[in-house]
Amino acid sequence: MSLPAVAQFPAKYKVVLLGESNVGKTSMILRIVKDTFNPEQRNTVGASFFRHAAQTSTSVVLNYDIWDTAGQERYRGLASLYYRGAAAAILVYDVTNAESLEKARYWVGELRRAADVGECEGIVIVLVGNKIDLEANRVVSTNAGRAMAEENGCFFVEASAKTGTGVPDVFKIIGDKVFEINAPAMKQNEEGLLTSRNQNSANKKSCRC
Ligand SMILES: Nc1nc2c(ncn2[C@@H]2O[C@H](COP(=O)(O)OP(=O)(O)OP(=O)(O)O)[C@@H](O)[C@H]2O)c(=O)[nH]1
Ligand SMILES: [Mg+2]
Repeated sequence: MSLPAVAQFPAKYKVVLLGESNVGKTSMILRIVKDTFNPEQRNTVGASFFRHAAQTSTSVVLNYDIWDTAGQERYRGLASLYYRGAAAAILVYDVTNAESLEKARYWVGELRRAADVGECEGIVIVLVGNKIDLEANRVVSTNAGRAMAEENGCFFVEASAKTGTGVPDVFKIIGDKVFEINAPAMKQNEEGLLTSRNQNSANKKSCRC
């Protein structure tokens, strides 16, 4: 689909971060949005909201409303508020913590169930293995992470919010896939806008007042 380079679409896409506590969800989003890292990042309470705009590989700018959820068990019941209507989910696990991959598997199941009942149809899921800078402590292999992503129809990235390695790939994947899914509707809107603009100028020309 050829759309003008650096086209801006007013639509906003909801993105949710999910995963066990301490896997680095907040650190990941802060690296993406502010290019910072805090080694003493505090646990999220409830959820935090971020805005982000990023270009797809075809130079279309998409806008995102991002919900960074709290991974602590006591907040688990709130998660559906944040994934409902989401265009994409970033499921984070920690490559130094095998249980966190199981938690990510739980979230894929939740998202698939929610998609089946129409709460987040067509959701793009990216599984992110974080903290790859801690290679010496790694317990989840790249192959194990990739296999879990493939089994569950997810995209897969390994990253480090600390060093920034792999982090830009997350929104590259989301952007390209969300754009692919929504491009027909965007194109229609664009044509609709052009038609109504042309009609307006035609009306103006024919107006003699
Ligand atoms: N070495 C290393 N540490 C990281 C990385 N990402 C996050 N951390 C650290 O891991 C801890 C937890 O990070 P958070 O971003 O708060 O984790 P979270 O998933 O948002 O946790 P909750 O808000 O409780 O769900 C913090 O001490 C971070 O500094 C990483 O890529 N490498
Ligand atoms: Mg957090």
